Amino acid sequence: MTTTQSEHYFAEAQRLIPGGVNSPVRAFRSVGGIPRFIERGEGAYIWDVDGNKYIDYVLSWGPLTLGHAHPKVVSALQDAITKGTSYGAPTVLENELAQLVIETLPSIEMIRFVNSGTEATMSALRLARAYTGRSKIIKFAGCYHGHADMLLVQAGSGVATLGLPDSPGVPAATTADTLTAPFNNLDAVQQLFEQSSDDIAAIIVEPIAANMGFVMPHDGYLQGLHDLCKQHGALFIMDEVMTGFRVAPGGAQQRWNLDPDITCLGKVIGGGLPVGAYAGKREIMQTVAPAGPMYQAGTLSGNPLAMTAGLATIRELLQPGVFDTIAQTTAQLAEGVEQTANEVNIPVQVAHAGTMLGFYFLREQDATITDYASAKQYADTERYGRFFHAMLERGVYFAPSQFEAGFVSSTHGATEIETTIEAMKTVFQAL
Ligand code: KE4
Repeated sequence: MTTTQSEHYFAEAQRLIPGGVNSPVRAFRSVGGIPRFIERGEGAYIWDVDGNKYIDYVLSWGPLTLGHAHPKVVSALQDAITKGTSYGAPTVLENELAQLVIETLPSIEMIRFVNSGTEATMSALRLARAYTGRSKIIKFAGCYHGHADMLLVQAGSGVATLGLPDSPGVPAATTADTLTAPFNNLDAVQQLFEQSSDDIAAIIVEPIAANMGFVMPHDGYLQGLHDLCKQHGALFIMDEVMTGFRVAPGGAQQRWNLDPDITCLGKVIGGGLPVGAYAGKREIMQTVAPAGPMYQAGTLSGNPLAMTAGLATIRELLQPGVFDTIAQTTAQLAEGVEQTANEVNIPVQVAHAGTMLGFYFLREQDATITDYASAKQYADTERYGRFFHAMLERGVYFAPSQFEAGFVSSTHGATEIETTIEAMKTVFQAL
């Protein structure tokens, strides 16, 4: 496989852009090698600038639940763009996407669109602080909620991938009110409330910790967090930027019958264009300007093209059978990974939920990863790096980090799964 053109463009990019990328995890730093410069995508596939073709399980880190360049999304955007790209004024499209999200996630009564998941979580926490009049927040080690200053504390995703300390440039005063606890440990959260009960505004949690790999919540854990919030007058915020419309059509909150005060969304609701949203109970959301005093704004918030792509994506995803078919394909892939690894005695921890999955190569046969500490202790990142490149060489593109999740689309079918598993059988022999 030649990567001459990617090497050329990566060298050029590194002179123009820090690290040659506009988001750190794309740089292949934890797996080594040259990031592939992508020329185009179609369905389950992407092609790089050297003409190499890959089955894509990153799917832009989650948004492309219908695969690349889905005809219905492309057609909707082609119509929309002839009317302009942005007005800075309300459009019916925003009402339509708001209504669709509200109908699909029953905990939500009102929604505010922003331009990224980072904006969504940052705004959700400002809202929680404004609504409760309290300052402290609780997040979980290894969970990633975007790069807002107050959340870059024991973060996951690229921070974990690159082994970055809590980022420089974030004043201690900014994170002084950010408390952290291990994921899947209710006692630790109970203790934080006992220490600071009257000043904790909110808990924010990824319902599946998919920025430290893929860690499922223990039974009752998420409801337990919400119960602690109710007990102590704090708000329960579910960061469903990744899990929304992926773990179930109505997100993790639908799968586990949860009723968060605030939900953060992104990725799928933009269909690959820049969108985020924070949403929740009417009484809380009415605190947001101009209805209420909490300020948050955005030039391109509710952008008509992004709304169009999100509407086309979700409307297609909610067609009868579409989501379930993707979920079945995801399960087949996960089962294939586990079976193939077991056949050659490679210790793995595999999990899937709806249309997303994750797997760890384990340093020890009987290790179990339940939180960030065990992920760092037991995840064999070196073996994952060898796996990643061996699969890339065979035309299969997984996340360039052990601490990320995988995603499947409606365009991944039996051919893609069989090809992936066959490649794995060869690769696992030499891992
Ligand atoms: P963005 O600001 O990147 O749109 O969203 C931040 C965010 C918030 N919450 C969760 C649960 C997230 O997973 C993310 C972003 N996810 C990463 C991938 N794990 C984005 C990839 C990247 O940083 O390039």
